[in-house]
Amino acid sequence: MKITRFKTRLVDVPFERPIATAIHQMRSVGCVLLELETDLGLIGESFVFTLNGARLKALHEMLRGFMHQVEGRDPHDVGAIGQAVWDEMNPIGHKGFSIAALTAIDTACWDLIGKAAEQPLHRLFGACRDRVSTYASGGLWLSQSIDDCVSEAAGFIDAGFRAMKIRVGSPGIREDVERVRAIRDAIGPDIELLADANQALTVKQAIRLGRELEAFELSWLEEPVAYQDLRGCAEVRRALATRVAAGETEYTRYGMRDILEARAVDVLMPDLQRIGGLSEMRRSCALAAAHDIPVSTHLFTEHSLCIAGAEPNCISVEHMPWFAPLFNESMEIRDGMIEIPSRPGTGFSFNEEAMRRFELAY
Ligand code: SMN
Ligand code: MG
Repeated sequence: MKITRFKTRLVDVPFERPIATAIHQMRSVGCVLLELETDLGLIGESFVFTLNGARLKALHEMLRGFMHQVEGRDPHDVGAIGQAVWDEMNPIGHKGFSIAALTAIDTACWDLIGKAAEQPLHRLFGACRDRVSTYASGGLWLSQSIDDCVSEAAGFIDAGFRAMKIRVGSPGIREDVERVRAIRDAIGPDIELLADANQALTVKQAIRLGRELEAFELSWLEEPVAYQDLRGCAEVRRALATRVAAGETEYTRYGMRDILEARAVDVLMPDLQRIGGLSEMRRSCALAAAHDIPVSTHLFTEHSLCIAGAEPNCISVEHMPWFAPLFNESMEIRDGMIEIPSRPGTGFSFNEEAMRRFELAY
């Protein structure tokens, strides 16, 4: 099999309403879609994105800058292609948009490998489960009123979720405690509740808030402090009975290594775009396993299911509905779980009509 064409398209997928965390203001996701066409007629697909489509052209140009490493190659050589891309990006660095380019290329190559073998990727990687725990993450934003969050939480349970994530990191600690209390009261003790502070807190604030929230039995407190402050994160972790989760803002296996060696987390949360693709995600899961640390994937729900199906220490995937309008296939949530697709490759394909509807003129 030979890759004959490296095709990209830009789309912007709007949210129903603007939303916010402690550090993000968001109204859409702008995506670069990659389609690798082959002489067999199979197409390998992947995407990377920017919030609100900001600097999307720069991301697009970065990806296209590695096209020459891909065209004419057999996608089964994904290891060699990935190494060549890695080596070539040395002068610009192994973080940011350069790694996002590797993610798109690696993931689309794996999608082709699965499609050529007519196998879902988790089976090619070595399957360990056919469904995985998830939690509703597309809601309970800091920009919403408590009443709005309470009714949204009820909707998540109706939709089949058994876990959900609330954003914290409000200007005052009281506000966060009241928001978490309201949701816990509304959902009862049997539904899991997670909280994400999006790096808004100092170590002391995080420990204070974490101790106040211990009464509400959170399943984890996520990104309590600035992502670079691994020692601070470890300090928060040691001070709390609640688990601490982080990892989404770091890059590649080396970023994960530093987090693990600092003993900064109870749960590692690698993000497919920032990790460098499915190959690097598998290495990162193995590294976490060597530290006896579980993994829960960040965003990219559709394209992370093959990882969850193959990595024994992957305990859950974040359910984020942002990218669902792009795909022909949908994810079914039942009893708090998502099924790992049995369709070939990643199991998800871009919807032609949606790509046209959301397409951005360049
Ligand atoms: C998050 C990630 C990306 C954009 C907004 C919010 C959040 C999460 O940290 O974990 O979902
Ligand atoms: Mg987060």
